[in-house]
Parts: sequence; C-alpha cells; structure tokens
Amino acid sequence: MAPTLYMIAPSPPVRSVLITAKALGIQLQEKAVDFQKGEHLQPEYLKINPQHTVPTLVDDDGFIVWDSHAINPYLVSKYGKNDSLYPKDLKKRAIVDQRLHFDSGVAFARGITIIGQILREGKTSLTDKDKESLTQVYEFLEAFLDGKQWMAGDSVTIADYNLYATISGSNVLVPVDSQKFPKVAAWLKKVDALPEAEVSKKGLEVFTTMMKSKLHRFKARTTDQLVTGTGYYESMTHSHHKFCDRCSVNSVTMAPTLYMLPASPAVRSVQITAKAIGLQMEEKLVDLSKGEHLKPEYLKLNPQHTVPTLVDDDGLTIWDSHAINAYLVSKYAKNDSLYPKDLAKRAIIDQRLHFDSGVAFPAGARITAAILRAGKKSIDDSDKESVNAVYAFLEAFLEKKSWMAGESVTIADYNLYATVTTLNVLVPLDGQKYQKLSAWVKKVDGLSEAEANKKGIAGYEAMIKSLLA
Ligand SMILES: N[C@@H](CCC(=O)N[C@@H](CS)C(=O)NCC(=O)O)C(=O)O
Repeated sequence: MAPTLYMIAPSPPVRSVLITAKALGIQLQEKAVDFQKGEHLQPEYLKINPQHTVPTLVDDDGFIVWDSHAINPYLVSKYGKNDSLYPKDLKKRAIVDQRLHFDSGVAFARGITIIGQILREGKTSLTDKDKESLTQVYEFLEAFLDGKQWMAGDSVTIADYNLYATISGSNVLVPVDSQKFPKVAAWLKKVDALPEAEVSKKGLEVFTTMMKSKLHRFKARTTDQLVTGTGYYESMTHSHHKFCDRCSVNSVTMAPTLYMLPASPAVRSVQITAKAIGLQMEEKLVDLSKGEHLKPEYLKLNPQHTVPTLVDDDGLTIWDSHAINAYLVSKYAKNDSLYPKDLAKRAIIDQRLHFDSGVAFPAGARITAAILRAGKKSIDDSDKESVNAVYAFLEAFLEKKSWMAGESVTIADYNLYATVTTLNVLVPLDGQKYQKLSAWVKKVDGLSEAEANKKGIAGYEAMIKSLLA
C-alpha cells in the first residue's frame, strides 16, 4: 500500500511534498480534497487533521501527519536511501530546519495571507505593502544564498523543495527581480530544472491561471511572461565568501551565546529548553527598540535580524527558536525525550513546531507589532479571532493527549507554551471554552524549566498593559 496524500494541486506546500516524494521515488496515492465544496471542513477530514489544511499524509501503517515541513522530513527519514535531502549531521540539519521555519513563518505565511485576500476577499491588485512584504522575503533569501549553492548549503535539501514551491508561487504575484536578486533568480531556475520539480508544474500552472483570472494586472499580459522559469537571470554567482552560519565569530567562548530579548516568546522558548537540559548560555541583549538588530554586525550573524540567535561554542550560528531548540536537545540533552528520534513521534512534534511558526506565533506578533510600532490602543476583532482560532486548534491537538505532542513533555510544549502565555496577555484564554488548553498551561506552569519563561513574560505583560492603557 502506498501512503495517501490529501491534496489540492495548486497549494505550494502540497507541491513541495510531491517534489520530495518524486525525489525519493515514492508513489503516493493522491486524494484531491474539494475546497470549493468545503470537504476540508467536513467531520471526516477534521478527524484526520483538525487544522483542516492540505497536505495531510496518511502512511501505509495508518500514521497521520500534516504540514509539509513535518511530512517532508518524515518521508526522507523513512523512505530515503540516504540522508542527503535532510542530513543527520546536526549543524547541517539546524540550517535546513531554520530555512523550513522561515518558509512556515515568513515566506509561505506572507504569501498565503495575500492569496487568501485575493481568493476570499476579492482583492484584484496588490498593495505596495503586499509587494514590500514579498520583496523582503526575496531579500532574506538572497542573503541566505550568499556563499551557498542551494538554500541550506552545497547540496539540494528539502529546504529547496519547500522554498521553491512557495517562491515559484510568490513569483507569480511579485516577479523576482533578477537584477536585484540574482542569486534567488538563479536558484529558482536551478530548482526548476531538477527532474523532481517537474511534478509540481501542473499545480503551479493551475495556481497561475487562478491568479490571472483574479488580478487586474494580468489582463494585459501574455501567458509566456507568467510561466515560471522564464526571464530569470542566467549567470550564477560564484562567490566563495562563506556566510556566517559557519563562521567562527565566537569560537573562543565556551558556553553558547544567545542573542536575545526576554520579552520575545521565541527567546523564552529557548531559555526554557536550555533550563530543561541544564545548559548554561551567555545571554546577550539585543535592544530591538534601539535598532541593534539592524546593525551590520548583527546582520552578519543573522540576515533575518530576528532574536533569538544562537552562536554555539564552535561558532555555528543558528536562528529560529524551533531550529535552535531541536539543535540544543540533539547536541546537549542526556537523552532524546524532548525531541524523540522515533520518526512518528518526531513528525508530530515537527507539525506542532510548524504550527507555532506559521500560525500561533504570527497571530501574536501581528498584534504586538500593531501596538508597539503602529501605536494601536486596542486589539482589532479580527486579530482577536485569529488568537481564538489558535486556541481552538490547540484544544483539538490536545484531544486524547497529555502534552502537546503525546504522552511526555517535548520542545513542542516549550515553544507553544511561550507563545500561548504571550497570546494570553493579548486575548485572555477562556478556561471554560478551552479546558484542555487551560489545564495544559497550568501543567507547564508547574514544570521547573517554565521558571525561565516567568521574567520575560512579566516584562512583556507590563509593556503591553502600559501601552494599551
Ligand atoms: N504550514 C502548512 C500550511 C498548509 C496550508 O495552509 N495549506 C492551505 C492550502 S495552500 C490550506 O490547506 N488551507 C485550508 C485551511 O486552512 O482551511 C504546510 O506546510 O503544510
């Protein structure tokens, strides 16, 4: 029996799974989910995937997992002849994981917001803000590709597949300017030419046609200009400059350094993980309000200019809390209980981590940014709804589970706890409506490692309350 993939052809995450399966030589039994008919919201589908997304994989032994960023690592680990698409080497894997979380939380998240407005709200042209938001994604990717042949190093990985599926779609909305982003344009062309990418082209065509029929600016254009892969910058750059995710900035320090800001939920999740495994880190404050994260020194460490960023004692620089937590446990923990090696257990944790990256964390980040940067004095109803939707999904994930991803505590609990305690400051969690989630928060509260969340969350709460007052 072949694994079953619930899918719709034009979905970027679905296309990434098709590419991965093709690269691995796996036959998938494809089952189309009719979104028009709302099949993804029917009880039968919700029983398989309460988050009602595609892709969802049901393996031949009945194991279910959704989220392309969890499915692709699972498929490679289970069916791959070797680990090249998702290396077991901790450092290489940490970089791939960071790229995957970048896709979940930034590249795909931004694209799907715009696509949702086009498909559901009748948007017919992109705003300047939309264009900026996708252009910034290209800027980040251009920096990630500095000194690299592929997205996460010198060979193809699932980071290329996920990001290609997303960016080939974004490219339809905001074409990649090959003058400004020569590395991204060349990379896109290179992935386009891989034999495994072929299986994603029909879906991309459907997506392109869908967008063409909705967006005004396409009315006057020819199909030729729309086909991805045309007009990309021809030449590859051969810079030998090594980007800093391998460089040895801090090679003399003994403890890993964490660039941080205590108010950030992502930072707090790393502090909780470090406490749980008994790891001492040297903490370096990055004052975002003073723009320290945008200074050249910091951009050299992390061109995505986020906190947390970890510089390990051997100089490995890695960012994105989810990638950091997975790396820290794999490198420093006494056993694998916080991030089990067992493929099925790990896949569920990965799905929860990507839910945090792509859905839960952004729901809070949007509101925080509106208060902090746009000076908003209240929270919009639509933003409150998004937070309640996060609570409802998590309540469903906890059905028949003691902890977020099973019967014991994992890094999925740490990441989601740091996020949920943050969301709770913005939109208080209704203990009647979300009983399992409230009980889970209390349970995590009681863990000794949760102590590491307390100072940061208190500071965050005081800041928000004073700004909303
Ligand atoms: N992070 C997820 C995103 C999946 C996702 O949002 N898929 C969209 C289609 S592109 C979907 O199923 N939307 C339906 C819904 O959310 O109800 C992944 O990589 O699988």
